Amino acid sequence: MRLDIISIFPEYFSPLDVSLIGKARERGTLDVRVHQLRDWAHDVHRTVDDTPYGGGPGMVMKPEVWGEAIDAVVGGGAASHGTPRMIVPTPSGRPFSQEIAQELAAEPWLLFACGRYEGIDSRVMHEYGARMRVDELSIGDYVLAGGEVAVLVMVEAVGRLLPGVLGNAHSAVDDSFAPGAMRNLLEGPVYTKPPVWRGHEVPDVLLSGHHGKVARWRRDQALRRTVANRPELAAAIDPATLDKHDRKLLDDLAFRVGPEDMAH
Ligand code: 6GU
Repeated sequence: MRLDIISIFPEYFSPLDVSLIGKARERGTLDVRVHQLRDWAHDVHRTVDDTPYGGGPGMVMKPEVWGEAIDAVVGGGAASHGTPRMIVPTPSGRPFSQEIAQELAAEPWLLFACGRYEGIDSRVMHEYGARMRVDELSIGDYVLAGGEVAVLVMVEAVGRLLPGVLGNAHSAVDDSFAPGAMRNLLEGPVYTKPPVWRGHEVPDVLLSGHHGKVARWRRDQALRRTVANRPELAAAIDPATLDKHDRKLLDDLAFRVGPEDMAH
């Protein structure tokens, strides 16, 4: 996968040199190229922003600089890679999710356009939206100073899904938000040696070697944790995916699954 990132802070992306993503780059699974937006500014101050039309606080990123930057990056790979899918991180975007991460992991080429200040002049997204898929994505309901950290989050989420990036091929399969049987359930607690640490014991069932009991215990823990930490996820569980034991557990927690009862 090819991945281009345009930002006024290329230094933000040094974490992509290390760990899983760094290894994937060394192996050639990932081809990451970080570009300095200011390289496409023409004035002595390398200006990338200006005051917003209509007034208001902050600054808006200029369309001409972005246009030249994107044209150069996209034009440089068009012959070999076609056109990228463009991602614009913004708190006003659609929520980024595991489902979107999976979608992005299937793309041959992603281009991340990192805005700072109050954002990028909207005509940029309009212009490139006519030539390629453009998605404005948010990583959560809080405001960051710029899109750089959000891009790191998305690149890590996408990168670990690429074939051969994770050491253990099964690690991504039972992720809390992966599609499949445990969908909508958070993962429960995990333990390793020693069996007793500072007086805290590992739950007996995990030492029992009884795979059926371990699986049941893990599912109980997943259900309990989901109800406690993410009640909106727990409420969205399809009742048809619950067995008798699940229903008893949720009943004991006084938790009701499925669509809200509108009868009263
Ligand atoms: Cl993608 N960008 C910024 N600047 N803030 C955010 C965000 C993105 N997602 C949540 N907050």
